[in-house]
Amino acid sequence: MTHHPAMFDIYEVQRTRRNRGMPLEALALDTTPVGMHYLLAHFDIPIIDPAMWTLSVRGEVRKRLLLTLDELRRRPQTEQTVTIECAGNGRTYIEPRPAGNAWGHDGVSTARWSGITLSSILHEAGPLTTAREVVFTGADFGVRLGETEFYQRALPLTEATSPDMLLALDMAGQPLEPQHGSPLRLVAPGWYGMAHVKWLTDIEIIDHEFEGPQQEAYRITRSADEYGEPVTRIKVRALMIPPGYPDSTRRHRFVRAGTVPLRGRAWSGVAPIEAVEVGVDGAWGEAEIEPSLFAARAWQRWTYAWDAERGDHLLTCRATDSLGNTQPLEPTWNLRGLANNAVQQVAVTAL
Ligand SMILES: Nc1nc2c(c(=O)[nH]1)N[C@H]1C(S)=C(S)[C@@H](COP(=O)(O)O)O[C@H]1N2
Ligand SMILES: [Mo]
Repeated sequence: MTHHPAMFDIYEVQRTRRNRGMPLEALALDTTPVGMHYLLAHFDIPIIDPAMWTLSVRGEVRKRLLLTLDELRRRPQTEQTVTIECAGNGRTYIEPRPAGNAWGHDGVSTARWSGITLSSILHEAGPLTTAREVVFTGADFGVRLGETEFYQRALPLTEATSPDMLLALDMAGQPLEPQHGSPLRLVAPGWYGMAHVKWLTDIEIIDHEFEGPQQEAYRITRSADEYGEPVTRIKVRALMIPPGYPDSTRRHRFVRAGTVPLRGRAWSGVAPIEAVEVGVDGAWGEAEIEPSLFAARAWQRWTYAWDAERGDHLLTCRATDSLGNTQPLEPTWNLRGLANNAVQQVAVTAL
């Protein structure tokens, strides 16, 4: 199977230009430069005046909080390097192609985020015994399926109070840029992108299960009336930097026959990476992996020396985690094309 041409309508093309991917050559870097980090915003990017902005924390709590940016900046700051992947990454390789942002494999990036721990804020507000979920609301607003909404997502209280959840003020040592959630976003290490709510204005602790539209949208369903399983943590995946040099229009790859170093990254939001394999025309070999960065929820580097014979080849790579989860060779179709971690395929001609 090589990848087929697909027809895209003008709205999809425009959406995909707004919501651009990370060029895969940036897999060479431990952290993605801010200007190369992938982007996704369902509505407009709100341009927020930091001086006018506040964060409210309310609901099933002992004490409501209303915090300004200065107050947040004065608190102890922590930092974490986190790989974020859009739940729709890989969508264009699913047949028939589901609606949604037309990602190749480029809806993933890694950045150093810093700010204050979410748990410290929740602790200060003091959740009541009735508290069950935490709802995060962004400042962005728009229409989806004929209804208006602010972007909202919830996490179970047990997840929200985990020590690695971050309210991020800075990315790569600089205040967040508008497109990445200025002035404050949630960073939920290990979770697919939709959980990392940008332009955060409100945190509400509720005593029931949240059923907002963005919560319902991220479920694995095969038909409109099926409820399905929620999309949560990032599934195991490896990607390679497309080797050699590309053809400028179709991006087909060319290398010189002989030893070709292959490099890439692997990550998972579920369990540490145990192995990465490289497939050359269907025959698998073990790649070298660098020490796990799982604790930090960041991708780790792998390398493989490919002995390329003259001719056309199909390269693939797949990661396996310590629980034995691995990547399927073909995607399984679902209505929105979510959480597809089928292997990447790269067609290469060795000259
Ligand atoms: N407020 C808000 N937060 C959001 C979104 C959004 O549309 N609005 N998109 C989510 C999705 S689907 C993804 S993949 C990530 C993308 O984060 P990035 O643009 O900083 O890479 O943001 C998430 N947070
Ligand atoms: Mo996403």
